[in-house]
Amino acid sequence: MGVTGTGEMAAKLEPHKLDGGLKAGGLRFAIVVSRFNSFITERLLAAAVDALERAGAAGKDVEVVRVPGSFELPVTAKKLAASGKFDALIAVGCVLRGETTHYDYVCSETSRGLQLAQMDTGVPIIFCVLTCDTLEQAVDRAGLKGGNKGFEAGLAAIEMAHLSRKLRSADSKPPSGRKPRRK
Ligand code: INI
Repeated sequence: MGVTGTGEMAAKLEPHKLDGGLKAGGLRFAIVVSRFNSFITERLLAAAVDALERAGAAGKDVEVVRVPGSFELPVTAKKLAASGKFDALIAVGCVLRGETTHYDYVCSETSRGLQLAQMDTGVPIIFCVLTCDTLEQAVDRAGLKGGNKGFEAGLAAIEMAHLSRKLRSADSKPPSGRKPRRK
């Protein structure tokens, strides 16, 4: 029987799967929160903490750090990530479009800075920064019609913390499960 392209071969192949669990016990998190638009960011923060708590994270393992605005999230997140004390971080902010181009600078530098911080340190930084045209859009995503992006960020942080630990330990194992050679 040939390769049909209908998924026949894929059904026989059992690839090794690696993914993160959703239990937070024993994992350490930091949440960096912007004070700007705190009406929204405090609701995102509460939902993120709720997700971690319900998944079993201990209070002593969750640190909350506040910064003036979203623009300050990257440098703070990078310092926390580089401390080696956390398995994953969550960056919480809310940028609302105004009448000038300020919004565009804050959005692009915040997202770019957070991506650089996680790439430089290797510590996952979950992007929980709302970028909205109106306050109504932000409210919808902070506990109304659109659910709460903070809760989703909490779950993403747990999954990435696990995955990161697994990949770290996979790094130190030799390929194909062979025992390391004695030196
Ligand atoms: N910071 C935000 O987090 N959201 C905003 O909507 C916002 N706007 O619109 O100005 C904002 N500005 C402050 C900025 O993040 C810095 O804190 C400030 O520029 C000082 O560096």
